[in-house]
Amino acid sequence: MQMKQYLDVLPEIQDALDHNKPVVALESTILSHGMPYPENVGFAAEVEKVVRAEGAIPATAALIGGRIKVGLSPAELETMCRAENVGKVSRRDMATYLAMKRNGATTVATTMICAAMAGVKVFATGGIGGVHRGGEVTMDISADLQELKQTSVAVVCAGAKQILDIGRTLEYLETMGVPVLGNGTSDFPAFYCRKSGFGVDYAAKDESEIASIIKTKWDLGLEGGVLIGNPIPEEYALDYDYMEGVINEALAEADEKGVRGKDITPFLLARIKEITNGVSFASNVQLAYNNARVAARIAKALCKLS
Ligand code: PSU
Ligand code: MN
Repeated sequence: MQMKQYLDVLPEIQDALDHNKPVVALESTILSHGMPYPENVGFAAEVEKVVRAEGAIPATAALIGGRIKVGLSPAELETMCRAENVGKVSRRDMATYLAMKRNGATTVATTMICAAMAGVKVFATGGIGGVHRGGEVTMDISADLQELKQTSVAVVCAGAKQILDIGRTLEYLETMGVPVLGNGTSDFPAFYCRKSGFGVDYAAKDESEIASIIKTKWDLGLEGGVLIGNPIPEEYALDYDYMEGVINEALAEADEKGVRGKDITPFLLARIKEITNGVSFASNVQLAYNNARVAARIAKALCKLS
């Protein structure tokens, strides 16, 4: 296939894929545009360790020098963390960045595309993009949702941040035919908080149930993703009403400053970290480790089923 000419998969990852061993994709936008430097360097190394500790191989995706990278060297991870001249790349940006050889961090949508190209089935992120508050007027709906409709990768997330309209995000996923599973929960999580007040389609009891639903979907020829909501560990969860106040403050500032489009999410993430004095950042890091752990277990269970 033509696309392979753009793709570099690290040998360790290719070997695992060739031998039906578990691999977990990780995104780079969370590094370049979701976390500050140099804290993101420690996170990037640790999240890969968490995947390995579960017996899976980590595959962080990025666009570097005109190549699609699945699996990054420590130097390439550092490049993504420094984020100098590193753009935020969603589906619409991929061709431009590759042809112009610009460095780009992959969002959930793009990481799914890269993972699918390489043959990686499971991906761990922090939170997905979704329908923004007021999205029924602005039409600001993350391309992550369309990607979940069409690209066959299972995405483990801690739900969606309250910066989004979680109810409309779930409605959109329903329309697109994307199964939303809870990992041990019947409530779709709200990132920093274990519950959003909106239900999932099915509360799975564990990772092996999740793997069997994923396998069945794809066996049926129902292309597209599966979204797994994995709540933040209790000890790191923040109070819903407190976060609502923080987020409203950040949203008001974004509005005042006229921040729009692809810049909104990174702006809000940075402001939330500042307003909460870094408390939210510690939670963010921990929920991402937790997602990596669960994704590795799902990847292992899927390998056993195939
Ligand atoms: N939500 C978070 N942290 C993130 C993102 C979203 O809590 O880092 C990133 C992810 O890469 C996601 C992207 O795919 O933002 C969505 O951006 P947009 O809303 O512009 O589609
Ligand atoms: Mn948007």
